[in-house]
Amino acid sequence: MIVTVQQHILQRQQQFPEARGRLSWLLSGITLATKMTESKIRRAGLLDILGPLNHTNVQGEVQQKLDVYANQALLHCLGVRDSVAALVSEENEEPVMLERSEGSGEYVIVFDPLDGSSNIDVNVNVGTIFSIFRLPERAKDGGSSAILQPGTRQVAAGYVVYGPSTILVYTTGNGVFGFTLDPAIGAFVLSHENIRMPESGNTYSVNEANAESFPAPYQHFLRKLRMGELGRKYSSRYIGSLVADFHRTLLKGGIFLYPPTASHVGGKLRLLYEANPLAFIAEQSGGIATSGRERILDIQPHDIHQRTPFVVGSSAEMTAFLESVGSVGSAHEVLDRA
Ligand code: AHM
Ligand code: MG
Repeated sequence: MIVTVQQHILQRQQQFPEARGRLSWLLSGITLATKMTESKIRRAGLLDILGPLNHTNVQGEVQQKLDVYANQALLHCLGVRDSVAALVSEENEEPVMLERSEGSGEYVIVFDPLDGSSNIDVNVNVGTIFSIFRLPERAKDGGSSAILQPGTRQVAAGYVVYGPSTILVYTTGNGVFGFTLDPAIGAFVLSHENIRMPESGNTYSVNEANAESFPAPYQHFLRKLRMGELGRKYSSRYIGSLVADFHRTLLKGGIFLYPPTASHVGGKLRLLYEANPLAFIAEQSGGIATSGRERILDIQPHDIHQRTPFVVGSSAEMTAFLESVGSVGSAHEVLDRA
């Protein structure tokens, strides 16, 4: 008997009576938008939807047509749901604050609509990442201050990876579950029950073209991996789509690193809609996620688009990383000196 993602969420929500179906209604907005995006990606070469637009987004990056489509699909599918108070997207400079009647509008949804979109033209995996918070109280100033919450406050997080098959992975803080889109019925069907990240793996994943500008502790750690000092022989795997690199790490173990570099001294990946949701999933599956200075989920954000160094993976490699750069606390000083 199949279990769809909707059934799964509804069953699990019975354990959280206060949610009363609202979370499943929200997630159905996300699954609908990602199915719309998936159908475009699937036929990308046949539609006039590949390639860049002639402008850049708030990050200063060239927007692809599919970035815009995926963003509009999420804004629309979530914007019509009453329980959504605000939407924060990589593609929008400001949060979209939705006018709601008193008492409704209690969730903030943060997302990267199409992660790794520079890979889309060459038919390589891309993804959508999302994170859901409860609004502590109505954002009185209509601005972003009330939605800047640390990752520990996430009530749900997940991603969809568009690859040879389309897979949705999510957590509500009670384990990690994966669903494969069955194109015959148009539903995400449970395929990965209670995912546990292996305690160690055989791969490390980093853009080594930047290695000369990594802080010394990162270079030192990567040298250790290559020299077999962790007791095994490692291979490198780097897709350049965070969702895909993370999905492999979740299922196969190992470590993914996006360190500070010369061009991105504070790291390249975004805290709210890239690092936080994946860190939540990693921890829920037995893994560890750090900025090299502190646990990702403990970081108090100051900007919706802020970036962070991001290191995530299996407990064995992550423990070795943290020992190599010093304790979590002292890594701060080590990295500042580097
Ligand atoms: P984006 O496509 O949402 O802008 O995401 C940034 C991407 C990540 O998917 C990936 O991990 C990283 O940038 C790759 O960066 P680089 O090409 O510098 O290695
Ligand atoms: Mg991204």
